[in-house]
Amino acid sequence: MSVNPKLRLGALVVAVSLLALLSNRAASQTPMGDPWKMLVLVYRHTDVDYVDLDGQSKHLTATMPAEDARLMVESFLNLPHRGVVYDYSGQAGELEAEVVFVDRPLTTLTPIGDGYWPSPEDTRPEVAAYAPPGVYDSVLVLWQASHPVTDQSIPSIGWGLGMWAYDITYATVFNLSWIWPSGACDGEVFLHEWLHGVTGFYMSLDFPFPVDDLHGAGSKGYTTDEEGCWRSWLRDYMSGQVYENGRRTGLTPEAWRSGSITTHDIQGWRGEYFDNEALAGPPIVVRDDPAVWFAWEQAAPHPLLAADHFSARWTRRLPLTDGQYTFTLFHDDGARLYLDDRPLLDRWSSRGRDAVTVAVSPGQHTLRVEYRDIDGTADLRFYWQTAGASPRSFVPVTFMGR
Ligand SMILES: [Ca+2]
Ligand SMILES: [Ca+2]
Ligand SMILES: [Zn+2]
Repeated sequence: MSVNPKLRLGALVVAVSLLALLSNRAASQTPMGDPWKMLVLVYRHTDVDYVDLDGQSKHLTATMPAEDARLMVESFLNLPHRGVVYDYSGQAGELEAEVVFVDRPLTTLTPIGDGYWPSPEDTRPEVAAYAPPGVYDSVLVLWQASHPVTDQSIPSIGWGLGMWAYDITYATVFNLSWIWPSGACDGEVFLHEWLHGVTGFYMSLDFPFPVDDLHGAGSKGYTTDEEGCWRSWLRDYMSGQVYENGRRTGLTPEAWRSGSITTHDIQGWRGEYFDNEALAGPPIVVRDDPAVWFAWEQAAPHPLLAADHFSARWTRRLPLTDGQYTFTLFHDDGARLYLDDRPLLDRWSSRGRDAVTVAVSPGQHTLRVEYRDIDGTADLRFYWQTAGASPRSFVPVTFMGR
């Protein structure tokens, strides 16, 4: 990448421990699927005991030179940022990142193979402080693995490591006392390590991946380009165009569009929107809707959808108390309601206001509302009330149980 980041990275080095929003994805781009949100933690200081490859106990006290820190962050920004994820994924995914420079030195490392890495155990205080649950999908740790003058270095099994840790992806890349050469492929290490976590997450959701997933380039016949970059492999992998047994594998648009980890960990209603009337195929948009209460009228529910002939499904698990519940749907056009997969209302081919009263046992239940707009006005309101109670279950009540 020959383009220099527009951002003033120098200012960030001064703004130690301050969150700085570095996302500069053009506002005109509309990614399909919720962007992945990354926290970049830069540990400039290392102060740690370790055992060297020859078995000797040692201690490293080192600080990442400011220029290395600047170039490292710049290299990161050059590749997985600045629309590259959007581009490589075929406009199906995107990455937004914030960078934090950490004051605290890394004082512990975790053995792995013949070396060490800053595992989630070692960075726990900062991850806890800066990445409360549900905010970020990914953490990337940049750290100093050697003394910039003496070249004393901590053994490591790789330049970077990446993993999926159930509720977040976690990757690390070290600096080793050399200035990052501003070559074309510098940023690929960050992208690669991050993609390990992304791959693990989508794999857990049963999306198809090629044999050896991210490391399958060689076996699939891919090579680096004249600049030594893995662009063609990364593009095909990130757009799900690696073919295996005749089917598309890798990070397919369907995977990206299903949303990131935080999308799947929705607090309100999981809203899935389809570009057809039949809830068919992968959703075009998945989002966290605080209430099933919409008056789109003549408009589309999202810029990626048309104003007519779309459908949507909302799902939410929430605690209900014992008693008679009256669920009401006001719908234009069709709608359906399910309680724990049991159909309560099926008005797929009519418009209007429909209600149903059922006895509900106390405890967790799953509510699902399905909807389609054929044409014209699109409106949907869902609410409920319990027998004997005043109708308190309008919009505010759908916020209950958050
Ligand atoms: Ca319409
Ligand atoms: Ca309509
Ligand atoms: Zn790898």
